Parts: sequence; C-alpha cells; structure tokens
Amino acid sequence: MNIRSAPAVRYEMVDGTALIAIDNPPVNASSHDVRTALLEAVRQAEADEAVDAIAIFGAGRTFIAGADIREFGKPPKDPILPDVNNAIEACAKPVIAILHGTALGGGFEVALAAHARIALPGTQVGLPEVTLGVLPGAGGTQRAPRLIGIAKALEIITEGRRIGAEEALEMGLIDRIAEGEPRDVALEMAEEVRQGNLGTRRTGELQVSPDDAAIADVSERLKAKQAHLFSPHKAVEAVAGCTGPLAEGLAQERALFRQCIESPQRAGLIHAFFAERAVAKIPEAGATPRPVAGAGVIGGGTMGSGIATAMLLAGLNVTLVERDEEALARGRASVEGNLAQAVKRGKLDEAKRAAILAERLKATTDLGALAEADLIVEAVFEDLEVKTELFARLDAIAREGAVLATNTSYLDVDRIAAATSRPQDVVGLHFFSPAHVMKLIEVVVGDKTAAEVVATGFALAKRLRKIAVRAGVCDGFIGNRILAHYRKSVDYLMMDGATPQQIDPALTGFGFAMGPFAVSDLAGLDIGWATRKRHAAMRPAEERYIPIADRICEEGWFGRKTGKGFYVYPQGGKPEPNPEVARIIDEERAKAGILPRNFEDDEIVDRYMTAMIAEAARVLEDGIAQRPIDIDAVFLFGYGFPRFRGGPLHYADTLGAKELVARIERYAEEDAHYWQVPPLLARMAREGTRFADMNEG
Ligand code: T1G
Repeated sequence: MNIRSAPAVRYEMVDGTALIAIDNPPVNASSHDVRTALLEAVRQAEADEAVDAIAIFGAGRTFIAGADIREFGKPPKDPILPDVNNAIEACAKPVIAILHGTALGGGFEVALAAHARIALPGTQVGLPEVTLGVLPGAGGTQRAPRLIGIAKALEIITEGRRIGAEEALEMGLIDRIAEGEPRDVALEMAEEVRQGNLGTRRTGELQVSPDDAAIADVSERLKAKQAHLFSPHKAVEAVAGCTGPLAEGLAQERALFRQCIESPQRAGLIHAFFAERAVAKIPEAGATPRPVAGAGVIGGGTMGSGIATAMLLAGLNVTLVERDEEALARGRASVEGNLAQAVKRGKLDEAKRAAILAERLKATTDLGALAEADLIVEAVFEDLEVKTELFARLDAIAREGAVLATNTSYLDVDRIAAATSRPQDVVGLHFFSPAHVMKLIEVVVGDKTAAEVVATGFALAKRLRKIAVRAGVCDGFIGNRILAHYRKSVDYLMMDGATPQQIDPALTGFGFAMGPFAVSDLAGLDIGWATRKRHAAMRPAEERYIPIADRICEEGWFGRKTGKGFYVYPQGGKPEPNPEVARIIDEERAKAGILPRNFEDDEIVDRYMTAMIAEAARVLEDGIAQRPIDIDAVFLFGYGFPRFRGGPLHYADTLGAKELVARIERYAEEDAHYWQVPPLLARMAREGTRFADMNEG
C-alpha cells in the first residue's frame, strides 16, 4: 500500500471556478486515490454555492493518461471510474476538461463525461485500450459515438490510435483548442462559459444514429486481420449497444470490459507494455551517454543501409563507407530507396528526403572520413577475422572517445574489442532486419565495455525510436542463441513426420506473424547454412543433425531471394510448398530409417515453445539476459512473437515450470541430448516459482 505524500488531486476555488488539478506523476493515471479524490472534489464543488463552474486539468506533463494499468487483474476498488464519470456528467454545474499531453483511455473518458473539452496545442487524445487487451470501460464506447458517430468511434476504438488536437476538433471530439498553461486556460474557459461563449452539454444525452453497415464492416475487417485478438471484437459489441438508453449501454460495456480483464490476452499485452519500458532499467542507467551528432556506418549492404536510414530519419549526420565505388553506389541506392519508401508511407515528405540526402548523408570509400565520427557501427561480412581486422584499422583512425560498435549477430564482441587498444569503447549494437523498421536493438556489453558506452547505446536506441535490450556476450547473444536452439525442434519435427506446410500454419495459429520456414526463406537460407558450417566443428557427436536444409541450399535454393526455398515464390503469385523439398525429406527419412509419424498442431507448438523456453532459461542462468522480461522484449520486438502472449517467458508462466519440466522429460525419452531440463527450470518446479518473480526489483 503506497502512502501518498501529496494529495492525488488538488482543489482550489477562484472567482467562482472550482479548479480540480490531477496530480499523480508520472502520467496522472486514474488510480484509486485519484478516482476517490476526483469524485470528492466534484461533489464539493457541486455543493459549494460560491462555485458556478468546474474545471478539471492535469498537473505536470499531461492530463490523465488512462486508468492505472498496474491495478488491472486486482479486485476493483470503488469508486470505479464509470461511477466517477457518471457523477461528472450528472453534475448540476458545468464541468469543463482542459487537456494537455496525452489524454488517453480512462483519461479521455473523464473528458467525454465533462460538458465541454478544451485542448492545448500538441495534445493527443485517444482510446487505446485494445492495445492493452481491454476496451474503453468507463463510458468511451457509449459517449464517443454520441459525439462523432458510430463509424468514427469504431475506427478510433478498434485501432487504438492517438489523435492530434486539430483532428480531434475536426471530428468533434473536442470543442476548442486554446493556448496557455492548463490552469490559466481553465479560468479563461470557465469565464467563456459564464459569458455564454462556450457551450456545454451532457454527452450522454446526445442521440446517435444506428449504423449497422459500419459495425458489419469493422467486424469483417477484424475477423480478417485480428481473428486472434479478443478485446477488439468485444469493443465492437459494446459500441453496437450505444443506440439504446445510456445506462444499458454502460452496463453492457462494463460486462464486456470485465470479460477482457479476465482474458489471458490482457495480461500478455500489459506485460508487453511494461516490457517495452522495463528494459531501460539497466545497471549503467546512471552513466552519462556520450553525445552523438555524427555517425559512421561501415558496409552498405541490407543491414548497413538500414542502419544508416534509421540514423538519418532520427536526425543524425551519417557517413556511409564501403570498400569500393560499386558497392558504395549500391549502398547509397538502398538508403535512397528506404527513404523513398518512408515518403510513400507518409513518414517523411519529399522535401525532407531531398534535404537529408543532400545535407546529412555522405558516402565514401575512405575509412579515414570517420576520423571525427562520434559513433561508428560496422555491418560488414559476418566473419570474425574480417571484423577484427577492421576494428584494428578503426582503432588507428577514430577520434578519442568515439564509440566503436559492431552489428555482429553472433560473433564474440570481446574478441572484436581486443583487436583495439580501447576495448572500453567497443559495444555490440545488434540491429534486426530491416534495420530502419524493426524496433529491437540488442546492446551487447563486453567484459571491458565502459558504462557510459552502454548508456550511449541505449540513448542512441531511444533517439532512433527503438527498444534496446542489454545482452551479455555469448554466441548469438539473447535472441539468436535461443533461435539457434528452438529452430532445431522444427527440423526434428520435419524429419520425424511433420511437414513445413503443417508446421508453419500451426505456429501462425499460435499467433506468430510467420512460421519458421517462411521466416528462413525470407531471411535467406544461406545465412543459416553459414552458421551451421561455422558450428560444425563444435557440434557434439551426440547432437542429432538434420541435413535437409543443407541439401536445399546445395541446390542453390536460398529462399525468396532465389525464388525457391522451402516454398516456391511464383512472380506475383502466392508462395507454394516446394515439391522438391518433400522429395528431399522423404529421402533423408529413408536414409535415417525413420518412419514418419503424425504430429497434432498442439504438439508442434508445445515442442517449439518448450525448446524456446528451455534455452531462454539457460540464457538467464548464464546472465546473458538481466531478467525474464528482457528476453520477452527481445522476442516481442525482434522475432515477431505474438504480442498478446506477452513473450516466451510470460507465456511459460501460464504453463508453469512443473508442466515444462514434465514435457522436457517426456521428449528426452526420444533425444536426451537435445531435451535437457535447465537447472533453473528444475528449481522453479521444486520451489513453485515463476519467471515473473524474477522481474521484480
Ligand atoms: N498506468 C500505470 N502506469 C503507467 C501508465 C498507466 N496507464 N502509463 C504509463 N505508465 C508508467 C510507465 O510504465 C512508466 O513507468 C511511466 O509511467 C512513464 O511512461 C478504464 C481501461 C502516457 C503516452 O494506454 O501510452 O484507461 O517505467 O515511459 O514515453 O477505459 O506511457 O517510469 O516506471 O511510457 O512519455 C489506457 C498508456 C489505459 C496509455 C507516456 N492508457 N501509456 O509515454 O512515458 S487503459 C494507455 C502510454 C484504460 C479505461 C481503460 C505512455 C504515455 P516507469 P512512459 P512516455
């Protein structure tokens, strides 16, 4: 029970206006304390004869940014927000809401219950509840349609997007945009009400015309695009009830809201919300990042040009270096192409694109051009010798204090750092392809990496609007190490009887955007082939090896980029299973004397997830990841893990360590080398602990 030092709501009366300031940092979430004090304040103002207008606004950086999501899953405490909003709406005196920062979810529902809404420039409003696995549960599904109609309300509620003040005014969600400090605007607008210049009304009393066509359209769209998700469908159901009496609509909304609260998706999506923020809590958080204005990117391939693009879009000056003019021209063209795509997607306008290319991108074959760079990232061929040789050259060129980063996906960052006289300035910045799109960066911390260099990596990620996760040094760091392990489970499934075209849908059915074979074809089968060759010498004799993917590569089939892999990619057509692969599978089974057996989709998912969780537990044991939530973030933001499941270790807690140990022991009867119970998991099963317990503190 956290004892508040200051009141969650401040109340003052000035010239007949009751000023109610919500003060619950950092985002004025409508916690139990806030709800209680807000209701009391409205009642006090209503009863005070000296008051003839009431204004609610946020202290600090924002209006109420939503319900306190840390309270979800706990027994609700009265007054619940719907009751507070009903009291605001029913208030006999005009109540105006003054919005600034982000008035979201329950915060915007407070505003909808007020009798007029004023926003400061730059304010964002919205009902993003579906992104957290719930729906607007304090009147939003009933009052928003009354202001903007069913179709528009469905759009903003099922998409959960934020709406700028201008667009909100145009839509009719707010009544006016006003400049000034929230408290001053509150006094000014109360006077406007008194003078009759600002109209007030009860949203709940407004009529809304039925729109069955809009409801049908959205339901269709959700069935097609978000069949997995629970709450968006419930939100449509709630909005559909808004044409009847308000009280009935609110009651149904509340019932549907409770259903969402109980759904496991709510827990998964909220875990993902906090994962995005928790990963920033690192031992080096107190260190001061080094300033980065100019960056160097070495290598203009897919990764290098993607990294350069991300940096340019974030406002950095970038020098792109390639070994020769031809490669440089290709690299520059990729950057130009990425930026053109950004213009197409409306993320950038043409003028800005031209300015970026003219003013902030330099391309050269001269490594010496990086002498003044603040930070240098290499994305050259994934070979240790190539990288150590490059870092030795960089050591001689880069200015003192420059951060030297490697984008290696697997290799030993300590050995790369040891190729320089300044290992403290070397760090791994592992981007994910396409680097200007994927949110994740693994910041790989070497034995000698200085705290401020780690902090610089995290600051850069924030500037690039990416999510950085701290990782230790091992082969493949967090994500690729775990991938290398669970990827084998599908090869074993394929050899023992399942097919790629059964395994992929089983995992997309679980919620992955793509199945493992489709992902390999997209990434390029040659990458996995190179990794297997690199690992061949270290592969334990007792490890089961499946040569199917090798044989596909030996045919020169590397996936999408060669038009053939596990699937065939006809020009302009849908990918089809590659019949040659079926032949290769049969041949390899026959050679190994394997009689194929039937696997149910559930068992395919169980083996895949159990393998992923087992290696994730070992990554935790080895201290490569700080907390389970860091591993969840890696898979959510770098490997397309279904967000509504919260990540592999959040999902693991829904199964429990006992069940996972039992599975591994069962599978180990087939292959005791691959299926081994990690000591951490065995201990958790014994002690009844969860991965979530390791995220605390
Ligand atoms: N509840 C509790 N804590 C919250 C919170 C919330 N709603 N929003 C943010 N925080 C914490 C966050 O974890 C972090 O903590 C700190 O505040 C700063 O956040 C009934 C059911 C508001 C745009 O979906 O989108 O209302 O890490 O780092 O980048 O219908 O936070 O420092 O310990 O993100 O400036 C609907 C969620 C809730 C908005 C600010 N509301 N929040 O972004 O800072 S559901 C939302 C955000 C609801 C009703 C329903 C963003 C932000 P820590 P931050 P930021």
